[in-house]
Amino acid sequence: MAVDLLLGLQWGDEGKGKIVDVLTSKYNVIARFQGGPNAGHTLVFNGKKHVLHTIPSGIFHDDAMNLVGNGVVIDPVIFKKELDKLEEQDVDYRKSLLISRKAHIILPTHRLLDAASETSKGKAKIGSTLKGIGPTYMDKTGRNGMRVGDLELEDWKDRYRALADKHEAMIGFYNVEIQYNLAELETEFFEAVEVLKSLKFIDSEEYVYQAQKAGKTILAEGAQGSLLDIDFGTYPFVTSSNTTAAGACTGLGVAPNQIGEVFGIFKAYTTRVGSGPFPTELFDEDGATMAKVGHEFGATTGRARRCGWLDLVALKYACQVNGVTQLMMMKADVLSGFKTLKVCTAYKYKGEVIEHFPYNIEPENVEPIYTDFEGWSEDLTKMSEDSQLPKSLNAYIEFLEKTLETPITIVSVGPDRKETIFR
Ligand code: 2SA
Ligand code: MG
Repeated sequence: MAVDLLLGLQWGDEGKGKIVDVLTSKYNVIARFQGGPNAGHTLVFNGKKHVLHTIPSGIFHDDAMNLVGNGVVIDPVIFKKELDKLEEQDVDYRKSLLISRKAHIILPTHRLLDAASETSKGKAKIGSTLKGIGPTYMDKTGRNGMRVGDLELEDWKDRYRALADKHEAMIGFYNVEIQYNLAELETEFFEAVEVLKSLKFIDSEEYVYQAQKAGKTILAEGAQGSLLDIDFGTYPFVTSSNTTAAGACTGLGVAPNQIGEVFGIFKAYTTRVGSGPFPTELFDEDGATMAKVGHEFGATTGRARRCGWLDLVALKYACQVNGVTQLMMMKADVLSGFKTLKVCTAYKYKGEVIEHFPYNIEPENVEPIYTDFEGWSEDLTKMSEDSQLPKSLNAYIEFLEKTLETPITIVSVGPDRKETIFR
């Protein structure tokens, strides 16, 4: 069986968690392949909100196996907190959670290095979630990192010490004030590592291969979004992993010719949290309404998300680099009440009209060109079928499908599992 992918097509927070949750009953295995606790995947069911950071969004379904793949970076402390929350809700994760031995570990000093790096950048900071993501991937590609499998070695604490000491020296080089008590952070870390060690570590690429061979269905769950990809995103305002389709191959050990459907998730408008260019960003009442109605706050850090109109230039680019086969549009309900909707269909780039996503989208180079659409005022959350959707929303959907040359198969009309329209 081919492995299906589910990816965010914008700057993250498209609603991936909800869609994985909606689709889980169709899959035997849900696997995370990149990113770490910088992610915040929100699921709503039975009137309750659940936020996951590192654990795949299939964990609330009894029959799904959940795999944290080799491309993920794990902070044992945050992982333990996630497990504690699951325990409170009587989720029996021990039988349904597997961790790749090749996943890398976020050390407390990685988080400190993240803070030192961001502080040293001043106004030019990335707007990192400060979870240690960048420094951990730097150690991975620099060939210095610590992996989950290392925790099974007798001398893992010596290896830890050597790496942490090096990090402490590096923090000094940044020459910025960072307050910390490493002894305290380490006590918490070592406790959490023991909990992590009680879980099942596996050679995950072999597991994925055998699962495929046995005919099991696998869904790879992306984190962050395509425009935060280390190669294709708005560099340097990106995260440190490949958030696009290719990342699932390297982050799980799946061959490119074994990829099946590529589900691309996007919001009916655009949001971005953290720094970096955002051509369609709104600084007016419309942007404030989207933020308020859409509850646009970071699921991990609580930071206010910047809001703006849908950017089709960027979305088309994301469809292209990912090979999206099906689109899923989220939060259409948030746009109810806007008289006119704007969609960016081209950029004025250095004075020229272009329709592709260029090297640099800084505001001094890019000005969005908009097409107007009639809005709708109906409360979509009460609708359960395609035929009930307002005419103007259907026109919006059809225009997007035509421009993106891809069908929109799900329209989400509310945060709950049930508020989902299949087309
Ligand atoms: P990092 O933490 O070093 O990888 O941050 C680098 C950039 O990537 C952005 N980033 C995100 N953007 C949207 N959502 C993310 N997850 C959380 C959420 C974020 C939160 O679901 O809301 O709670 O603030 C996420 N993770 C990383 C980040 O803002 C930087 O621009
Ligand atoms: Mg999120």
